[in-house]
Amino acid sequence: MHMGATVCRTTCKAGCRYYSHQGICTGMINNNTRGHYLMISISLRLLAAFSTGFFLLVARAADEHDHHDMTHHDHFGTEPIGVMGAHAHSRGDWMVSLRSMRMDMDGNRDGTSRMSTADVFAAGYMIAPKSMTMDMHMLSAMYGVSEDLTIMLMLPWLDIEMDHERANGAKFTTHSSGIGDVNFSGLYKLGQWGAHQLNLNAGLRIPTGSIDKEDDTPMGANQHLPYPMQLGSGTWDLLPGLTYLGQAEELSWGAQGVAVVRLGENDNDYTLGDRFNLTGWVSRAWTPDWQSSLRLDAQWWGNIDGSDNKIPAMMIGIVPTADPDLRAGRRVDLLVGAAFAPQAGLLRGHRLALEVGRPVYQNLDGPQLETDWTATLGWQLLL
Ligand SMILES: [Cu+2]
Repeated sequence: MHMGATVCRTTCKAGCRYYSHQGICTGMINNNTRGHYLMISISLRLLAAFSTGFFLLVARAADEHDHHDMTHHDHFGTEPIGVMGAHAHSRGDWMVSLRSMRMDMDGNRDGTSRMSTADVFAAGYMIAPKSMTMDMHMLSAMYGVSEDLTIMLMLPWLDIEMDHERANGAKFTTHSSGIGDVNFSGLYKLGQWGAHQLNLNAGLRIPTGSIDKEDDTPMGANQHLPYPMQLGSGTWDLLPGLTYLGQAEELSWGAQGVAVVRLGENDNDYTLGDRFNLTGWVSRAWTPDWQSSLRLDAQWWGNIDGSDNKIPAMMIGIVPTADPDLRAGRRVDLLVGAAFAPQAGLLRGHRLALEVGRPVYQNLDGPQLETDWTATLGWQLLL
């Protein structure tokens, strides 16, 4: 509750025009003119909220008194840690979380077939991407505005590394890191029928991630990097979706469909392809503290509309990552997860979870790097 007051008051000072009776900002989305300033403020506020969270946590451990009924099924949600924005919170409840996600890509693919580095050179390219690792660390905060509405803010930090090989055999690596696109979203409970619940997701992704990252390449020092090395979309993106949750005894299950719809064109004259994501899972509680999950995740994403005005046109024939028509794909991942949410003791109120996945189907407009595995490690804390 302390955090609630702090985050809201300071965020509102940064530019919101409205307060509701609970002291929650409701005018944030309307204020696009001060988007950048607001974003930086939100990021700083979120970091402040997290450090406050650590202090509260210490204070809480010292003092066994409890102000929440910790039946974790009602508050944490039982969805795998890789699913975002599926569970709602009760009015006045806060949750902060930190997730680290890794995506590991190795080797190229065209359609559903592997393509060797030699195949990429044979197709006429002078540079072939070999592998890429993307790490995303995400801080997020959730707040129950009412029994029907939960709002959430997600702040990603990205770290991307790509290894390449040149036709002459020389190798080089490019690297980019920084803040990604901040996401502000709401989850609205459309209805509940016994053990079944349907929620509406509505989110806005703010273009806070850079689309102008540079690094040294064989072309020269500080070269503008191609699409997969950039940190943001550069456009304001809408995230509409639906989430279904069900529960019976120790089993719970759910499904979520979410889209990323890009609005307009970014400052470098292009628009990333829209994305669609459909996922379904089953979780089982083995003991009150331990859960495991199994999930299928399907995603589709389109090619780029327009092309980056900072990439010289001739680069398209040199390296496939510079081609706006070689970005689309679709993929189905199978993921297994485990979660530990102690119901008693010092760690009560915390949830630690891991989810690891591998594609079972992958079809890319290639040559394009294929995904080999993904992993999400997360920590959630109820305040
Ligand atoms: Cu939550």
